[in-house]
Amino acid sequence: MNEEILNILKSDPNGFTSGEWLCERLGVSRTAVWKHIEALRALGYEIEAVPHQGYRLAECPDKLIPEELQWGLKSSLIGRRILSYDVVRSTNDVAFDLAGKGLEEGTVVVSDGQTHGKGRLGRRWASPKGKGIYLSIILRPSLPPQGIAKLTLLASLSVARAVRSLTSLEPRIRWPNDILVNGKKLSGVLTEMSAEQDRLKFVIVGIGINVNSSHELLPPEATSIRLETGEKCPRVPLTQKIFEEFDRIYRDFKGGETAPWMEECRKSSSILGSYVRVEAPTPKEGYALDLDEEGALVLRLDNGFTERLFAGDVVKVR
Ligand code: BT5
Repeated sequence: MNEEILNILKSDPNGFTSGEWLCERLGVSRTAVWKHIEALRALGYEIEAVPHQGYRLAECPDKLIPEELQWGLKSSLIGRRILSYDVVRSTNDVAFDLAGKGLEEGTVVVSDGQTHGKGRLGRRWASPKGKGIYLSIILRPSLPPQGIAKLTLLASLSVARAVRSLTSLEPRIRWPNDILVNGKKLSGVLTEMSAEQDRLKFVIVGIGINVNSSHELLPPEATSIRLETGEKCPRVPLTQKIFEEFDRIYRDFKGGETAPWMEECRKSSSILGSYVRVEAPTPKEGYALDLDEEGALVLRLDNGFTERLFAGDVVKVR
């Protein structure tokens, strides 16, 4: 019901909607309408109430809640269902549990803050409350477990595209899972999976973005959209844009039509053409030659051989 009232108010952003009309349209009493208006106010909506005129939506909160994220969302799969939390340990953990219980593909778990946000290999992801975007997407692609390297890269591309289209920034992708702006880390992707022998049961794509965080809340090598542009950035439209970008890219991924997207990953790469050190799992140094169609980094080693890597941390040497 909250959502219905909101949709009515949102579709007439300048005018007033009479209480009486709302009652009729929704088939409830005036008191019931009033209670829902109060509930919406508690969520952060500024709703004016003027006698004899009715209600007007003056301002929507920049909150990552379904009421906001699903309004006008143009994706067909990603974000069709959204579960929103105030604070959780890690959205990836919540999504992993829910996927295990059968929640459908495209479901997104989003939280305003995380107490134990995770990076790869047991590392931490700083997740100050209200300052960033922390979300995890449940996916059920049919592919072998090694296919997730490419999925991680394509999720990073979705974030880069969304940031590029809504800000003045020029994000670069640092294989396999980072988005950098001016050489500093703005966003990271953590892909986890549940697999049975050679079959994937589900995949969780976790995305963290520093939106309005200040330096004190982040590690030294990190940055945020606000720090780079000098302006506060609303989180709702950016999250919607990520859903929409990933929706398209993921559809092509499932259809095996990712060549143009992979080409864009190469063009947006921060490391191709540089001499790099890949720290993990076994340290390697070489010239970053290519990102191949499977999402592997192709290195030309000093001995002239090439090697394909599916995971690791890259540091530019020169
Ligand atoms: C990542 O790991 O970059 C993956 C981050 C994924 C976070 C999202 S938030 C929603 C979802 N739920 C989760 O629990 N996680 C996902 P990795 O490449 O291993 O990088 C981790 C390293 O980045 C840390 O060791 C720090 O050096 C640095 N770091 C930590 N917090 C950061 C932040 N907020 N911004 C930039 N860098 C950060």
